[in-house]
Amino acid sequence: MKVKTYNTCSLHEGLEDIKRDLGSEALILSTRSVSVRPRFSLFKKPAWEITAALEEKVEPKPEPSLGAKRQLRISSSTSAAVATARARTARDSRMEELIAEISDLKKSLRSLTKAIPGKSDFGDGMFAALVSQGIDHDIADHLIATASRGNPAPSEQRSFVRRLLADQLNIAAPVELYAKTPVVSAFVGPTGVGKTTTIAKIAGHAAIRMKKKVALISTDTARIGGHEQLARLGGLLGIPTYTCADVSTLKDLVAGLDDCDLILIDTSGSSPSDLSRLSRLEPVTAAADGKVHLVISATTRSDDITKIVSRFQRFSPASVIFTKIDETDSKGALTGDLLRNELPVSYLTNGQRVPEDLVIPATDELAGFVVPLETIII
Ligand SMILES: Nc1nc2c(ncn2[C@@H]2O[C@H](COP(=O)(O)OP(=O)(O)OP(=O)(O)O)[C@@H](O)[C@H]2O)c(=O)[nH]1
Ligand SMILES: [Mg+2]
Repeated sequence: MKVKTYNTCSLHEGLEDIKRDLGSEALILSTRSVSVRPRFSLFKKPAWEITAALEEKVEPKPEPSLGAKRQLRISSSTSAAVATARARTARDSRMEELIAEISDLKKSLRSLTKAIPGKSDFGDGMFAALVSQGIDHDIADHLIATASRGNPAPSEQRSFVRRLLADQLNIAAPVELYAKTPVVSAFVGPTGVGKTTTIAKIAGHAAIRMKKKVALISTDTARIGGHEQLARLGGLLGIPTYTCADVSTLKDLVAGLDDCDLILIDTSGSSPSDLSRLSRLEPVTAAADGKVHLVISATTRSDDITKIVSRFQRFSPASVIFTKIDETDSKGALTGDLLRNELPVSYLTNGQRVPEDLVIPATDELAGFVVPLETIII
């Protein structure tokens, strides 16, 4: 590589000199402002020092033998760059190897601690319990390590894990029941999860226990009998029910019910895979202009829950409602799902009775689905 430094009065002039001298392929390595004071002058004049380089073309040489290669000295910057790139690639693959080694080590450590009698019984039993309930390995590891600090008795560690788990969970306030200002809420979710029934339960509690003035609106005109179901439940509870077949009138209908404390809006069920149906639902929640609750059945597989949460994200749900918790024996899985998806939960439902089977969850109760205190894990 040919490197040359130029001193000029202006950058433009300097660049012209370099082009003339080294050609248009020259590389500018550096430019530096160096003011100079001409002889017999009081003032400095601006000047520039420009360093430029030109890569010299090297004729390809035959590939040297291995012995010769060892003695080869890297002299040009191109060779240095290639060497740096190779070294980096090498470092990346070494990093991957290291990550794989660490994960193997973690696995071996786990089976080793299993082989040690006594001390690790708690950790192993707890780890298996947490993971079998759908808690991620890393979260389970972290909870056990934190709870085991200072080596407390297993029962204390157990309640500590439960408390730590509870601390990580988010409960969304059940504003439909307790807010002092008017609330408008829309309920979205897959088909048949219990949206309409849950709306009727919340409406019943709000009207009967909390003495609120409630109105129900059904926008479910897609399914035969969709709005009749809500009207029938509303009738049983003595709550007025309105049907809105055209989304353009929903905004006006909500505005006209301004004397109500609570307006609950039912929507038609949408499969998370039916993107066009999800798109058609968007104007409904937009017109409702209230809180959106995502209703999911607790009997849904974790993978499907993750998909539902991601597909319904477009409605910016304020909370999730888990229904049908009476129909599953692995309630801990839903706690794992809440943690994994970082979702706040507002209600649980545990049966078909309206309005009785509605639960306002507490974080401790949710953590208890995963770590029941009464069960001894050995
Ligand atoms: N076991 C049990 N069944 C429930 C619960 N909540 C709702 N159901 C039942 O689930 C079925 C479907 O409930 P809906 O309220 O019609 O469900 P939906 O989400 O409105 O259904 P679509 O409008 O068709 O999408 C009904 O038979 C309800 O009684 C619950 O917590 N536990
Ligand atoms: Mg319904």
